[in-house]
Amino acid sequence: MEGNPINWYPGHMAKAKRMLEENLKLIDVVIELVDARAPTASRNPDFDALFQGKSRVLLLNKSDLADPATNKRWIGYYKRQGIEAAEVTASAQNAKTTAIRLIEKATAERVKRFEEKGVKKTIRVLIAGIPNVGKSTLINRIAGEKRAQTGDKPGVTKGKQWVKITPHLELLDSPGLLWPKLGDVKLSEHLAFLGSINDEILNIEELAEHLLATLRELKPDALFERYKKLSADTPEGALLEGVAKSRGFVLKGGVYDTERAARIVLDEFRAGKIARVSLEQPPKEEDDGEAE
Ligand SMILES: Nc1nc2c(ncn2[C@@H]2O[C@H](COP(=O)(O)OP(=O)(O)OP(=O)(O)O)[C@@H](O)[C@H]2O)c(=O)[nH]1
Ligand SMILES: [Mg+2]
Repeated sequence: MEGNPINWYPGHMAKAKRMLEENLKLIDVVIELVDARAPTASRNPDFDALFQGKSRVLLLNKSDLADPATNKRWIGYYKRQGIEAAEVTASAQNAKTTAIRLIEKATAERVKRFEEKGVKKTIRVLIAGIPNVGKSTLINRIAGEKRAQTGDKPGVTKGKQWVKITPHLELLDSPGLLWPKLGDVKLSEHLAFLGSINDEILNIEELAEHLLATLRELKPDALFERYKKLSADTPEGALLEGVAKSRGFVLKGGVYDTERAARIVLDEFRAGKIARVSLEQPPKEEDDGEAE
């Protein structure tokens, strides 16, 4: 992955970033979505500078795919850092209530100030985050109908789109934004596991092999249950082949179809079919600082 900076930050992202900068003055609050399975990797470090001075809320989305106890620990961690945060599942009903409550809380003072002048303020909310974290899904959930396009791959939303929820609440959908420089290799790999990087620039067999090794550490029982030929004894480097064996993916000449197995593993992990798993843990309370 390290040698692959070419499409990591494709041209449309630079354009999307400019679009955000141009629209920022209209925005009353920024809702930043991260993936609950990897909140550190999926948090765009550029956002602090980009959204400086804005009221901000952090949502750990896809909480249904992450370990429930770890979700709670992350929320506790952000609270201790003074960050307004909550866990949500944009694809489920409750996300709307949570999002609206946080938007109202973040804008209450502003709305009140306008009210004092006899004006009903229209609140404009930017939904921001890296690709594929569920921004458009959340917008549809709040709108109560499919207004923004969604999909299980990165780069679905291409341009800006305002979605009017009520006469006084508008949401701005935005394309997923990565940052220009690839940092920590492990964190980048988490992004690739989550499906936030275009699979076409990745070696998916290597990626799936690493994912299987990670899952064997974190959730061995669930992994062995899903792919019956895998066990604690399967040698490192032979996990993907074990998946191909488990599913009977054999090519002509008896060769295992590890490419097909890789796609299956990534798809099933991303859809939460293997296990609820958190790839990252917050630091313990006594040594709050950098997350692992
Ligand atoms: N299980 C689960 N899936 C979700 C959740 N939120 C979104 N998804 C799925 O994640 C995928 C990506 O969702 P999108 O809403 O298109 O993501 P996005 O952030 O708008 O992505 P880009 O526009 O590409 O940046 C879709 O397949 C959604 O159905 C969630 O809370 N739980
Ligand atoms: Mg989108």
